[in-house]
Order: sequence, then structure tokens, then C-alpha cells
Amino acid sequence: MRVVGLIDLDCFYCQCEHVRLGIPSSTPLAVLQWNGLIAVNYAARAAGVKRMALAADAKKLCPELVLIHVDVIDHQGRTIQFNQHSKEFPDQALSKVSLQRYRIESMKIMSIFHEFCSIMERASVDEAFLDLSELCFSTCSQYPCVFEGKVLQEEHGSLEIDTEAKKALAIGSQIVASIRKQVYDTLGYTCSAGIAQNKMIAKVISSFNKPNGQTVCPPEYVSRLMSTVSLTSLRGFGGKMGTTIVNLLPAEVIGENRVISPALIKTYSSLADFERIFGAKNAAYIWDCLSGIDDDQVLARARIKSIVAAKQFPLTKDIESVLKWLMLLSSEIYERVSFDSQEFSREPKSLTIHVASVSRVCTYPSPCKSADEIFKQAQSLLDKAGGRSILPLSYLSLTASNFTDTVDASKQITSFFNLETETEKKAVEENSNEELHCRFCGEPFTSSSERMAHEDFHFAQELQDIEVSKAKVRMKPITPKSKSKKKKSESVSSSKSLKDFFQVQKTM
Ligand code: DCP
Ligand code: CA
Ligand code: CA
Repeated sequence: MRVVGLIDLDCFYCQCEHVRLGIPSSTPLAVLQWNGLIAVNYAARAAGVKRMALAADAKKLCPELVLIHVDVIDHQGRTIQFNQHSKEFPDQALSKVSLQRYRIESMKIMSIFHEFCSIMERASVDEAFLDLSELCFSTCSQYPCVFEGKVLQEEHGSLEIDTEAKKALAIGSQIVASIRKQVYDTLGYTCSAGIAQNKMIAKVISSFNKPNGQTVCPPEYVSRLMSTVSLTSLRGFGGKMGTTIVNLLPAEVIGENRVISPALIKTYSSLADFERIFGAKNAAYIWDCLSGIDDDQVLARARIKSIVAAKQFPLTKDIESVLKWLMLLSSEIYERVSFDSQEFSREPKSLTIHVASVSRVCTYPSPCKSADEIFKQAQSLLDKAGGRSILPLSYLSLTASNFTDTVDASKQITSFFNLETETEKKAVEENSNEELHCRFCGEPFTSSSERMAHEDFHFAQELQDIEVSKAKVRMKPITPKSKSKKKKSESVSSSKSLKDFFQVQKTM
């Protein structure tokens, strides 16, 4: 039995702005990126304001709403900040978003989590999984053996801590409450959490008691949970894979049920159905997930291998305008590399430009004292890539990579990002090939989960336009007859990996 906690900050970008600008949390507030809301606080949610709404629509719904635009970097490489008194919003055609403020706050929060529990996996900019199993047993005498937070239970269930598993969860809930308190006392941010026997359950229940609350799921409640949550709210099932599985149900079942739960899916399909579609290994994993079983380990992620700054802009033949974007990207790279080298005592050796399907690489300036030095190198890389001959352009990116430590690794304080075990090393290698730009707008991210969270926005936009056909891959309820009639053409190649299905997942 493991004890896993998932701690997630409440309306994260908004809280960063509340604390920075001294605005009380009771004031409705949203964070804006160009014209759209990317984060909405709980006071504004109460007034009906939703993420992704347009600023003007949100103001109509809630006239007292305070809108804070995210920082941007202008063409001169200056970071422009906004506050509650800002009269004008930035021009998308002349500047680039900078999310560095939230990355810095994220780093501070993660350090607090790590002080309590070293088996920690940062899952996105504002949430992390903690494996509390060992800690629960080693520190159980320090904490009262009572549950902290909301405990999921059947109507007449008992809250008595009568098993070892419940005892471990109760201690886990106490530890998570202490971590949340420490985050609030130190930084002023509230967070919510889920405490359960695995990552999937901890994640899904972490939103049950928001804001500023936590939820515990005892083992005996897992099967009930699997019949009440929707499949697509489960980690890993928010995207293409979840939709594919839901579409296995007959149309009338989808129509009749408000919630398409894992239990409902199991009633209408069998492991063999999943094997035909996803291959034997993946099917077994999915089938387990439908029963609330998830063996996915909490893995400390390693330091990122590259820092990417990218920008998608209106197609232009004007080299001057391309150079302005290049200046802006150089500033962003400079800012983020400086932050990274303070945190990890390392510096990049390579600077790469990606432009019009061409990549050119050179040595990263060292020591690098200004964004101008990067801009000079980037300009010569642009020339090497073809200069004016590759115009018109609509996309540019710069990457700093090939990091080397600037101090003896043995003297570094072991941080949660440093490599500690073989498993973690493997995780870095797997991560290193990941494309960390948003595939829609080119926005760069430091982790694939951050990128996925951001891509949600584009998916939602797409979903508004596309009517998803529910008749794609359908199967009848399982009867011996329908099983034997299954056509081969219904199956997707079993060699297709789970990754193919996770590619468009939306949950993080
Ligand atoms: N974010 C974003 N675009 C998205 C999703 C999220 O820019 N499509 C950013 C803004 C959020 C932050 O990431 O503040 C964390 O995302 P969450 O999904 O955890 O949402 P919040 O923390 O804002 O709200 P909640 O209290 O529901 O967790
Ligand atoms: Ca959050
Ligand atoms: Ca989150």
C-alpha cells in the first residue's frame, strides 16, 4: 500500500498576482494573455467568469473584475509588467509573453514540497506528486492518527482508522496539511490536495475540495469513486485515448448517462476489446486504471536539457521585423538561462536557431553578460541559415542546450532536479527528445506537462469548431455473438504505443 499526495495550487497565476500586487483574494481577479483569460480566481468564478473567456465578455458578467495581463517582453528586450491600474494591454504583434514570474514562484513552492518529501514529481507549473509511503511510517509518532480534510465515504461508512492502510493515509493527510500550511505561511499561497493509494486517484480527488481544502480516498471507496467520476477526468484519459474509449459505448448509453464512468465502460466492454484496439500490454494497463489501479511511480524529474524560446508571428518578408523578433527571443533566452544558472550552477554550451525547417548551431557566449551578446550570435546563425533568402517567415526559435556544470557537481546541494537514481536518469533520457514548444502557437515550456496544460486552451478552441463524431469506433455491448463478429478493420494497430494516445491528452 502506497500513500501518494497530489498538491495543486488554487488559481495559481491569480494568486501570484494577488500576492505581488497586494490585492485581497476576495476581489474578483483574472489573469489575461492578450484578449483571453488564462486564470480566474474563485471570487470571479462565483460570478460565472470562466477560463478562456474573452476579457470583454468577462467584464460584462462581472464589472468589478480586476484584469492583470501577464508580463511581456517588448522588441527592445524589456520586460513590461502590468498591475490593477494599467490602462492599456500589450500589442500581440509587438511583444511576447513572459511566464517567468510564475516559474520563479513555482520553484519556491516546489522547494517547500521537497523540504518535506524528497520523492517528489513536479507534474506541472503548479502541482506535484509526493510519495509519502515511507515518510508515513517513519514519522507516524509525530502526527495524530486522525484524518485531515474531507474523507470520501459511503453514506453509512465508518471513519474509524481500523486498518494499517487507513492509518497510513491518515498520517499522509496530516503531512500534506503541514506542507500546505508551510506554503501559505511562507509564500501566502493556498493549495488543495488529494491523498490516496496511487497517483491517478490522488490527482482526480485533489479538485474535490477546492479552494484551500484536501480530500482523502480510503481503499474501500475506490470502486465507488470509479463509478462516479467521469473517465475523461482521470489522469491520462483527458485526450484522444479517453475519447476513443468513450466512443466504444453504444450511442444510446452515452445519451442516457450524464457521467461516463470507468465502471460504466467496464460494463459494456471487456479486456479483449481493449486488446484488439490498444494491444495486449496497453490494454492490461488501461483495464487496471478503470478499476482504480495505477502502479505509476512518483519519479523525480531531472533538470531540463534545453531552454527554448519560440515565436509564431504574422508572415513577413521584412528582415527588420524578423530581427526584432530575434532580439526578443534573445532576451528571453538570456533571462531564462541566467535564472537557470543561478538555480543549477550550470551554463549552456550551444545556441541553436530553428527557422524555415533549417537548424544552425554555434557556441553559446561565455561569459554572457547581456541579451545583446546572444542577439549577435543569433543574427549570424540567421545568416548561416540563409538570411534574406529564407523570407518570408512566420516562425523562429532559439534553443540553449548542452549544459555543463560550473561548479564541481559533488559540491552542489542535491536539489530535487539533480539526478539521483538510475530510474531518474532514464526519465531524463526519455524526456530529452520531447518537443517543448506548443504545437499550435510555438510558446515554449520547461516541461511537457506545462506544455500540455497550455495546449488545453487551443484544444478548447478547436472543440468549439469541430463537432466530434461519436460514431467513430463503436462496439456493441459484449455478448458472445457480437464478440465473434468483430471485424479486423475496427482495430488500430497494436504496435501503436500508449504514447500515441497520450499525445493529445488534456488533463494536466
Ligand atoms: N494555465 C494556462 N493555460 C491553461 C491551463 C493553465 O495558462 N489552459 C496556467 C494558468 C493557471 C496555471 O497554469 O493558473 C495552473 O493551471 P490549473 O489547471 O492548475 O488551474 P488554476 O491553478 O488556475 O486553477 P485551479 O484552482 O482550478 O487549480
Ligand atoms: Ca491549480
Ligand atoms: Ca494544476
